[in-house]
Amino acid sequence: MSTNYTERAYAAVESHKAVYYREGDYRKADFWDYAEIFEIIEDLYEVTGDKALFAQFEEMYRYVLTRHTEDWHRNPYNDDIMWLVIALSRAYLYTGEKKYLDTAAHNFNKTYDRAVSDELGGGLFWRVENQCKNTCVNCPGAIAAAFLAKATGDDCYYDKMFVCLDWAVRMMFEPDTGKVYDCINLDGSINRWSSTYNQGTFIGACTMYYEKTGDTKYLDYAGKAAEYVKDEMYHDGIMNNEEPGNDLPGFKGILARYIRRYADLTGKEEYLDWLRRNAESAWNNRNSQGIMWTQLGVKTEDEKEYDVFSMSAAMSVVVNSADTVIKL
Ligand code: 7K2
Repeated sequence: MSTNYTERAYAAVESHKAVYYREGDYRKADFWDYAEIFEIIEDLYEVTGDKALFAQFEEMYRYVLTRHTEDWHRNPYNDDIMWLVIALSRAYLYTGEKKYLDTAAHNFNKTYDRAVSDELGGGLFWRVENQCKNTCVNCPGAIAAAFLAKATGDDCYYDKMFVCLDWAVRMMFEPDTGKVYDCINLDGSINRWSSTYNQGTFIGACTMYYEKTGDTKYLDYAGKAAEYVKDEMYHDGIMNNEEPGNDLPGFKGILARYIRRYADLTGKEEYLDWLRRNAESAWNNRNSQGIMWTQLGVKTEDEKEYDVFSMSAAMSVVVNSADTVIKL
């Protein structure tokens, strides 16, 4: 029996909405959780081309303004702002709604300016205290810049993209293995932990830089990072971890988006196949409300209270294993 991946993508998003969503508000979703859930609704648009989703984009945009205003710089996390810039830049690219772009560009520029410096090899600091430079701000920063370049036609964003990406390649990437490190501290010590979201945004940033420049080096970097996460971190199997804490449970949703982009571009079926096996496992483990927890190989319970972000990662895996009809 063949699976209708697109129907499944709709169903996953609808079930998650039924439990958590009301008029722009994803219950208790914090700043970056909200941005990443926004992106999954955008991913659903990419796999369906369904313009009815624009109404939700608008509702979510209004909610962002009500909750955070148009200027997000009270938030000390530079990475948080970059995630939401990505979501709004994408919303503009699909809808042509100029106010999304204006808000995104304003917040990108202000964040880039406050975060960039020559210390620790260049790139962006993670937070306003300027204590460390992290993959989780530089790769999303590179992706945000790439979308803004597409949206505005202004190549100065590609220069900024290069600053962020080049830093990540030089400072955080092991070319032989494809491993992407987490961060470097002011004393020069490096946290060599690898995570799905950092592997994912590194893959995404390299893929997008290749799309712009045609420089195959970057496609090779993306390929190495993809191989590392699929084969080394998960042995080509089910992603069944990342359950503890507030942030970790959402990470693999970010990976799914960029693995899909890489697989779409290169036609490497083994990555789509891996995503689909993960989506299948998550789907078969959904609870009676149709929602799925971040441990893709574990049954989602009916009685347990799960939070909105830890239920978003599997939804992204399901959405991003459908074929895309819109490509940005
Ligand atoms: O130390 C950073 C990062 O380098 C590391 O990968 C993760 C692991 O923890 C923090 S980043 C997590 C943040 C994501 N942005 C929003 C913040 O509220 C959150 O702390 O978990």
